[in-house]
Amino acid sequence: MTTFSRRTFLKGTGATLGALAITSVAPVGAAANSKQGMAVLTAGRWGAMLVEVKEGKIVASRNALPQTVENSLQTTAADQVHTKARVKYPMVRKGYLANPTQPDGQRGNDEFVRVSWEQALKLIHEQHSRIRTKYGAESVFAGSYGWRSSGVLHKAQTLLQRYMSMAGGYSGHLGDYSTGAAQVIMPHVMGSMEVYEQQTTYPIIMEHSNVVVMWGINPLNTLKIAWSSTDGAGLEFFNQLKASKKTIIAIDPMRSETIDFFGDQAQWIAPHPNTDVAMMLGIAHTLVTKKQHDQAFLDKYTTGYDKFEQYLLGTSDGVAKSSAWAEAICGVPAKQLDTLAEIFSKNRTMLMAGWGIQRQQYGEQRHWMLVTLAAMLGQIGLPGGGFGLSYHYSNGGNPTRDAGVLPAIAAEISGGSSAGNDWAASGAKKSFPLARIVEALENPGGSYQHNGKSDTFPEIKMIWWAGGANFTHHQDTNRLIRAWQKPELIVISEPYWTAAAKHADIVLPITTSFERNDLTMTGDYSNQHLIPMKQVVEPQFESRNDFDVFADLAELLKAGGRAVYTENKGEMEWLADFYKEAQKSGRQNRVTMPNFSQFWQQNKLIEMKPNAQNAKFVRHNAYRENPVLNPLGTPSGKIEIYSRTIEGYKLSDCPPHPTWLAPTEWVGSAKEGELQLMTAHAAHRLHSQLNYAKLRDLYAIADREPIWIHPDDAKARGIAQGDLVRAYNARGQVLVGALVTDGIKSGSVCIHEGAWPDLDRASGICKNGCCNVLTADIPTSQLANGCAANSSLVKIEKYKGAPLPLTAFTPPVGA
Ligand SMILES: Nc1nc2c(c(=O)[nH]1)N[C@H]1C(S)=C(S)[C@@H](COP(=O)(O)OP(=O)(O)OC[C@H]3O[C@@H](n4cnc5c(=O)[nH]c(N)nc54)[C@H](O)[C@@H]3O)O[C@H]1N2
Ligand SMILES: Nc1nc2c(c(=O)[nH]1)N[C@H]1C(S)=C(S)[C@@H](COP(=O)(O)OP(=O)(O)OC[C@H]3O[C@@H](n4cnc5c(=O)[nH]c(N)nc54)[C@H](O)[C@@H]3O)O[C@H]1N2
Ligand SMILES: [Mo]
Repeated sequence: MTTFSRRTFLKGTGATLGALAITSVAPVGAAANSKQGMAVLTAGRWGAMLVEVKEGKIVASRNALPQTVENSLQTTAADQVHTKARVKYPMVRKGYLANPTQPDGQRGNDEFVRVSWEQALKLIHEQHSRIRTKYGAESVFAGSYGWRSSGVLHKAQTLLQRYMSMAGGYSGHLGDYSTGAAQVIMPHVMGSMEVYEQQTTYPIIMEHSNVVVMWGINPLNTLKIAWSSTDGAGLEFFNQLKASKKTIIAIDPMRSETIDFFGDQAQWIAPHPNTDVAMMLGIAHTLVTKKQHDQAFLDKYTTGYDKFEQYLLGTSDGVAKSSAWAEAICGVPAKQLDTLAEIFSKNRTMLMAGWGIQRQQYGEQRHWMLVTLAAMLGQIGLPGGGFGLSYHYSNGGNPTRDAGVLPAIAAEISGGSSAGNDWAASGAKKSFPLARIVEALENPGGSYQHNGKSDTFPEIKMIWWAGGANFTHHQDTNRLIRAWQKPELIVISEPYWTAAAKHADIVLPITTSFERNDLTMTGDYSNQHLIPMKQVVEPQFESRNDFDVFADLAELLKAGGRAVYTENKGEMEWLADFYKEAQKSGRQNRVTMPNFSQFWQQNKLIEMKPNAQNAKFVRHNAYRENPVLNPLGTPSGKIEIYSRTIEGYKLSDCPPHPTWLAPTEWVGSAKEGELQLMTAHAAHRLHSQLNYAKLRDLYAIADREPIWIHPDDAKARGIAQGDLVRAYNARGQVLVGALVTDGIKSGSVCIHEGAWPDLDRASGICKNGCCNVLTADIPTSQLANGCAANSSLVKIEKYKGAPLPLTAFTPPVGA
């Protein structure tokens, strides 16, 4: 087998590379030499990139695939590697280093001391072992959720869990922040998650849909990335959709980047946030009263519609959910709702829904009601009709290709006696709903309900986060900071001085994806490309790969641990093996791929073969064609508009059919001066990633995260465009820059998620405008326990206090 040292690789990329057609589709030539230097092909969540290097430094990066819609995130390679926010050396909090078992000082309020890698790993090993022996495996939380970097080998969270499995197990997590509510409710309703599945394809939409409804989706932002790496097809689809003559309706309290992009080609309708269920009920009510609903579909393919209809018409509770009733709640005129009922029922209509609408209290109800509305329209399973919950994510409508598919490194080692060693892989001993982590810290051993079962939280004594930014992603930052003081040890593996790193005991400097070799597919559903993620520059300062860090720690567990952890393979050997597996699956699909060393030297991606059959995929078509032979995975085999299973759970916050439940904090419960806070995903970041990058200049106002404010709400408070604003509630306060715009529903403001918390010690104010300092840390319901960040009220005022310079991206004292 060919092995590659870092040296030979770096030399190799400079060579002129011959063209070689790999599949029926010619790959894009990627080994471009430009004036500035050589361009190395690699990839990130934001797709295939060409990175230019000069004298060991990245000078530029750009897209490596032809594209019509620009993707700003592809330009950030230099910033990612060379930012001042990098963690340079292993660091230990001063009070912790002095006395690890009885540490002085407070996390987040202490200096850091540089140590050697050897010292850092020894300290972690000793304290981890002590905690594990004293409190058991469950006391070690390694759930470590997050968006790390692309790649099938350098998977931070998996690598952490692989090590923790060898150490005897850990506490893990259930679900995610993205679709916490939808992924639990949808299996009860549709028998499948829907949110992470191939959608009726983009070509079918283009051919058959007359009406496309963008219900709380902002694909021009969210399709800049994908979980593996974006294939770029989604942005191109929406570009084509704009050029089509279809009726496009966008339902969103904000005039999002997407709605701006569509301009006159889309009709924008702005409900109050959190009120979509009421809005859909209003439309559904009109459908029934005008007999525009499809009773035959409901009879054949659904169960429990009759019970739901009693609620809809008000026979069960005395309240008809008419369009007039809905108007009073959602703020959209009844007449417009009646028109929507007419348009939807008379045309082939695709309801594309996003996920921000379920990141709300009672979020389960949103997609359940959307499916119910789609069922009433009777178009589920028809080409171009029905609903789709992943059009805005990972290019959900891009057809699956015939491909050689890469495997990835696993959290479980090939261990146990059969493998000739005595490391029994232990895995997660206990897992709890991820977004309840602070409750778990506050209430160790406490019981909770989840999806019909009760369980108890573990008693967490150690936390290790690798590849996630939990201080930015979790709700109610001040509550998190209080709970965060409880464990005995917190380790953060990070390329950057994030807020979590600043609140840790031990911080390990990790390479970015540009400082190591890896491989990735694109598309998540499409498998459109296989991309070499080539190392572009040397590891910066003393940063190391997560893989090597955990291999060292495995050896400290017991002699021979490294060999077990690494399976005796180095980076390039792992990649060669993954590639060989992909080649094998490629062969089954009649996709020819060059051998690994040839592939690696070419500096080219492989484009997989289109599959004409897959391009015609219509979601739920098989069910529609024959519901008896192809039943859904629900108890009844049908779409469950009423769920007996959920009825049996007897949950006050998740009734057995879609129901309008007013959140605790929403426009309707706002007291004098309070506004609804929305926390949508940002255009020029991936969550907290890239907040430090130059792209920030495109959006920052008064050097802070912007807050979108309607002119009426701004005027009432004497706030003008560009002003420094204090947004606050009982949970906390943040400094933000005023963006006064009619692009948001009056009564609501938006601070996009992802700004790094930067709390001023004296005043407690977040100087960088992290929205989660203000959001409530409550579950969507006891069914799914999803993240409900979008159900919070805030007040705002012009900031008149002392100047508070930003320190979010400045390393802490001692670093
Ligand atoms: N208010 C509000 N809050 C939200 C949301 C919302 O809509 N509103 N959205 C939620 C959602 S959907 C999500 S998915 C979460 C996102 O939350 P996260 O996924 O935690 O966010 P990221 O900023 O992507 O964090 C990834 C971290 O991994 C680090 N990293 C990158 N590569 C590597 C690596 O190779 N090794 C290591 N060790 N680290 C690496 C990055 O520097 C970064 O700090 O946020 C949630 N929070
Ligand atoms: N550029 C970029 N792309 C990303 C991400 C990122 O951070 N940056 N994050 C990725 C991840 S992990 C995820 S989970 C997805 C997130 O995808 P989503 O969860 O769908 O994204 P959001 O921005 O939270 O919400 C989408 C739209 O819903 C609107 N909205 C909010 N509340 C309401 C409401 O009550 N009613 C209606 N009708 N609309 C509402 C918002 O204004 C926004 O335009 O995106 C992914 N893609
Ligand atoms: Mo997400």
